Amino acid sequence: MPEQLTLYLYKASPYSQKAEMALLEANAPYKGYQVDLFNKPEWFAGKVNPIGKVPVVTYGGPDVDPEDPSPLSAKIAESNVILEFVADLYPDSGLLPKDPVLRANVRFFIDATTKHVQEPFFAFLRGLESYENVLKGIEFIQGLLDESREFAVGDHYTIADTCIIPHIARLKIVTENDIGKFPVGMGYKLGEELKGPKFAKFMKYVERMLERPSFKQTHDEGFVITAFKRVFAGRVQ
Ligand SMILES: N[C@@H](CCC(=O)N[C@@H](CS)C(=O)NCC(=O)O)C(=O)O
Repeated sequence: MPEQLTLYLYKASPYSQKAEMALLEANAPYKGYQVDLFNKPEWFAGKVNPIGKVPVVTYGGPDVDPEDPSPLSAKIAESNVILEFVADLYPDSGLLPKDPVLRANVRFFIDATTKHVQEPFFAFLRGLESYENVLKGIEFIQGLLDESREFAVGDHYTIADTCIIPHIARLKIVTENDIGKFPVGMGYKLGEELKGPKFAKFMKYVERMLERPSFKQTHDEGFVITAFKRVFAGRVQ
């Protein structure tokens, strides 16, 4: 029997979706527990993550009720750390390739996604940066993609693919619904730019990845829209 694994998550969180997608891609047995981030249970910071953020994986120890976590389990936070942890638990999943150069490429892609997609996207969403920075970041990532290959790195699905897609799915929602603290219409404008020939390679890659069962099974678009409207409702005019 594998050790117990519980994932504390929030469905609107791209970081949580990364962790859950990796578990599904590895065919890992796990228990998912949704933490209400607008009304966090008291035990969560005390017993799971002192900084109160999701995702967190508890691993090992007794198989307990997620609302009563055991001090005997390991607590693993930070989505990129969780991605590598799942890949380490399931080395035959191919989530991290065996070849050292490909492993380095996967880690570079993850680092690039954090710096060039995640950070400018959330700054745009908060009304702090222009959509041009989002496009610049996507251009950088597009430069890492190889048109002749299906995946971000090598010939197999890896945690590089897992890392980027939840952010892009939210970017799509923002551009289709114009949700964010940016000036009205900027979300739509960003969406139009992304439809142009300049980003065709990137968008084809995204379309393929959005078809992945691990994405579809973990994505609740309505839930994300409601949460994003709640968090990013105010606007800068
Ligand atoms: N760097 C962290 C970010 C995690 C994060 O920001 N989680 C948000 C949800 S998207 C959260 O739990 N926020 C609750 C809070 O800050 O109280 C990761 O990659 O896991």
